[in-house]
Amino acid sequence: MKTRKQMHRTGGFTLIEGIIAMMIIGLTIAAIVASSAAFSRANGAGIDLSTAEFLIEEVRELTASLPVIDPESGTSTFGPEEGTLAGYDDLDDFDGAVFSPPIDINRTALADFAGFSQQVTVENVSINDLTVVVSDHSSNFVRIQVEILLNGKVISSCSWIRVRL
Ligand SMILES: [Ca+2]
Ligand SMILES: [Ca+2]
Repeated sequence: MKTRKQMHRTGGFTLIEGIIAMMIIGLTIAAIVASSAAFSRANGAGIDLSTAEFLIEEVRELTASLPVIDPESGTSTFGPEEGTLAGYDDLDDFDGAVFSPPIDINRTALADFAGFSQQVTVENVSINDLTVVVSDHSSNFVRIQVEILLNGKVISSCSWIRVRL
């Protein structure tokens, strides 16, 4: 007879273990970026990509807690209802946004990465095929794409899907 704890273990990682693993990964990424200044230019390309991953992650974490549609006006507007970045409170507010210099999770400009920019695209995608873009607010699935540009050239991009619950 297995104890409750043993049965729980067989289900894979616990939430706490998952959170700890994510924190370790986050700290590792931060450490890679922090150490980049010490590296020579020969390592530049690799460091640029590490920075790009870091800058993508900032946008992902910044938007992770936001609702898919505006909490007040719902689906009446696709795009920002608010005048400035500080007021953005839903995902589609970020559609078309370009941050140069890039911003961190707290929406603070990262002057140290002045050559980089984050370009964000938010689109609704089909429930049947997440690669198919559909008209604004016409599905419950939203794809967020972040492209990282260095001196105007795309060096990395990443996209993920959010679901409107
Ligand atoms: Ca909004
Ligand atoms: Ca909006």
